[in-house]
Amino acid sequence: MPTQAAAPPKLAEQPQSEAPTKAVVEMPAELAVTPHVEVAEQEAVTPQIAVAEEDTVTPQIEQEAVTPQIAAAEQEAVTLRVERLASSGIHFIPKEYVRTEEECKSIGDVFEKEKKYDEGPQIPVVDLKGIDSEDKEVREKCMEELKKASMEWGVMHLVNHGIPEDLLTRLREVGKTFFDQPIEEKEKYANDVASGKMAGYGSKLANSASGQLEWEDYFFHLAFPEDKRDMSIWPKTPTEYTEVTIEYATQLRSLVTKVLALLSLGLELEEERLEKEVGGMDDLLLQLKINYYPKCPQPELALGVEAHTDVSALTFITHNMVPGLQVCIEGKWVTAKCVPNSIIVHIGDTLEILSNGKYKSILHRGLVNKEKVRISWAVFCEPPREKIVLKPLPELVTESEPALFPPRTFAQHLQHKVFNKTDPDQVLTK
Ligand SMILES: O=C(O)CCC(=O)C(=O)O
Ligand SMILES: [Fe+2]
Repeated sequence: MPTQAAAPPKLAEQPQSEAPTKAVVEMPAELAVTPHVEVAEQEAVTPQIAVAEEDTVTPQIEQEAVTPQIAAAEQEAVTLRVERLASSGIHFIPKEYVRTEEECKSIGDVFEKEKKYDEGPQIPVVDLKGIDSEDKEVREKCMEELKKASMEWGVMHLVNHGIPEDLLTRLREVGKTFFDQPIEEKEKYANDVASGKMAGYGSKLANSASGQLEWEDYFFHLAFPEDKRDMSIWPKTPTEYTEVTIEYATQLRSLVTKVLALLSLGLELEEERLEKEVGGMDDLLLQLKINYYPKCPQPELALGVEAHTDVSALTFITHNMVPGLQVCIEGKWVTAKCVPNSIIVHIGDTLEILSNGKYKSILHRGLVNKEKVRISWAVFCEPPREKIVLKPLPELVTESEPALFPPRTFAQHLQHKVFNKTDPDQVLTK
């Protein structure tokens, strides 16, 4: 564990000198507005945008007229917590939460979708039992499984990952206990995106021209390394939050090293290589985002998280066994099964770039539902913003396989992707 004497820098205090705009550097990748991605959806599902809630005759489109409270709630939507909106008794969601007609065609009922076991391809399950094995063959088999899933899908359920079941249970308990508090209590931790205070309790702001919003509130903070944690913004209730979350972050950090080692071997690189390329123990940041998706009266019209790829190197997700995550493979949305005690891992853009596209950063999104609150704990493992230039590793670039990605720092990647702008000195096509 790093023991630097320097005071822990806060997210908002990171150097800004080389940043083209203030917002780019201050905006943690995971909270920034995701670019809108058009997905060729092949599932033939009837559009539901114009379909009214079953128990009412008022079409969704005329929702403003329903009651004064709802109209007021809708007006306030940009500042409202989604939880408040969800518990206000509305039957129709404000228009800012209604997705495009194209998106709505494929949303549907997440419980129905999760149940469909036999139809089409499923996110692979990777067994990490052999990850520490001294037996070369056993470890190699484990590596091959991980490599295959990373190349073909870029997302998988990890089982036998070594993080104790009890620790995962406690992590989910402390997060749920925090969110079970009244909204007023949580507001004490409110972040303030406009002034660069990104960590804390928040909801997406309508900062794009369309004003499009997502059906979720969240809690966001850096969890590792120790010297970069700002403990003053971590939840104080429940009291065990800190201890449990530190324990999880520490154990997850060792798993990250092991996974990066196998992924390096999968590219015929030295086993420490990817770990070093993403910043190592001192500089790879583990950012925890607890996603809280309240029940939604019109889940077929909303998204908890819109379609995006993660910018991280790797993302690790555990959740409360309520389905919601979907990944897009060959133009179709596949709903992740709830696999007990597994941890979902995504390959993010950073590893896709370093591996010259061999490992895939898959497009994914989160659905919501009418019956159950969904909570997920996503840990984004991010390289430092400016220190490292991300580009395909030279060993993986050949005449027949030229570099697919121009060099960029992580900050430039965010700028390119999230704000859809390019630095005048950089031309990034992907
Ligand atoms: O809630 C989930 O399962 C996924 C959330 C996600 O994709 C994200 O926060 O980047
Ligand atoms: Fe994601």
